[in-house]
Parts: sequence; structure tokens; C-alpha cells
Amino acid sequence: MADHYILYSAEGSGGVAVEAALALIGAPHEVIEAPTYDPAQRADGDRVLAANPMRQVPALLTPGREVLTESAAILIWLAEQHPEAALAPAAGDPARGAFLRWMVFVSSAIYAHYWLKDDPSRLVADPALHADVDRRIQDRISDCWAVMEAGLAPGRYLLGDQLTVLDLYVAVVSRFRPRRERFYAAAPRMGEVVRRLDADPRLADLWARRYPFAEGWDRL
Ligand SMILES: N[C@@H](CCC(=O)N[C@@H](CS)C(=O)NCC(=O)O)C(=O)O
Repeated sequence: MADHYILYSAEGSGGVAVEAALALIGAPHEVIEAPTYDPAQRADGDRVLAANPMRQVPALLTPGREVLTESAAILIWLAEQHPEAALAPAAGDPARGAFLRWMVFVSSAIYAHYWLKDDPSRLVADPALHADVDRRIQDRISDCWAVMEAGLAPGRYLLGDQLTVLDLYVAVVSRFRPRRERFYAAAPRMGEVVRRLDADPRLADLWARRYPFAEGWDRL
């Protein structure tokens, strides 16, 4: 049994949500940078193939060196392994159903779109159609955020007053295109929560290193 986690991740990727969870847990971990989305860094992106044949980050090696992929599963699993960090409603908690529902929703209804959005030629051969595919995917993502907004009753955090890995997940995935300005319009109450996460001093160093607030980062 090793004494630390190994995480395949990349700056500005969904892996940063897992890095945020590990930071709040205080779990020792090593990050292997694998910028899968960048064709100019093909060899570095290929590093994740050692753990994930889907060539996607995040992928986590547990201290027992089991491989976990799928961001939602990793986040839920980490919260379970580290109950002292209180990053998820426990089984039996009244908020557990909503927690699982929206974790899976972010993964399947929103995050899954980026496989096509990042490279429309994966399903649409004609380059002349790619801008339209991109626009339609962004519309769909925005609609999904609006559905989530309508289905939640946020407090300080998305599920009430306890920060959970769902907050970390949404704080990161809402940074992807169509980016935050549109997210705030579609989901204003969730917008307040993610801005609270952006400003959380426990995460300041992580955001600065791994998902910097560069000029215009939140705009289309
Ligand atoms: N279902 C996966 C999706 C992960 C994913 O799309 N990761 C992106 C980075 S944010 C990636 O590695 N993309 C490269 C690709 O799909 O080819 C998860 O939830 O972990």
C-alpha cells in the first residue's frame, strides 16, 4: 500500500475538481500532467494512457494502486474514503439522493459533451458544420445548467450549508465553454455558489496554479 494518491490531470481540466477535493481532504498526492485536450502536446497527453484507455483525465491511482476513472466516481469515492472531510452527505442523509443525482447529471448531461465539442470531426466529417455543432453543444450545456438551477435550492453551497464535492465539480466544469458569463445567466443562484468557491482561501493557491483567473477567463 503506497502512502499517496497519483492523479493524472491537466491544467484547466476537470481533473482540477479532483485536485481541489484532495486539497480540502489534505491527502498527499502527486499530479502527473497529461494535457489530453491539446493536440500540440500529444506525447504529454498520452501519459494518461498508463491509467485510462479512454485517454481522458482525470484518472486516479489509489494508495492500493487501483485505477479509478470518471470524474464523478472519483469525487464520490474520495468523499467516502475521507468522511472526516465531510465532502458529501453520507448514505441515509436526506441530501444523499440530490447529491448523487446532480453528480451524475454534471458528468453525463454536461461534461460528456466535451468529447465532441473539443473535436467535432469525431462525429461530423464536414468542417463547414463544426461551428454550428459547437454552438448547439454550448446551447445544450447552457440549458442543462438552467435545469440544474431549477432543481436545486442552494444555501451557501449547492445542497445547503455543507460544501460538497458537487460544489467543486460545478465550480470547475462551469469554467469550460460557454464559460461563466453564460453560466451566471442560466444559473444565477449556482453562480453565487461557484463565486464563493472561487474566493475560498483554502483553494486560492490551487485556482491560481491550475485554473488561473486570466483576463477574460469568464467570457466567451
Ligand atoms: N467522462 C469523463 C470525461 C473526462 C474528459 O472529457 N476529460 C477531458 C479533459 S477536461 C479529456 O481528457 N479530454 C480528452 C478527450 O476526450 O479526448 C470524466 O467524467 O472523467
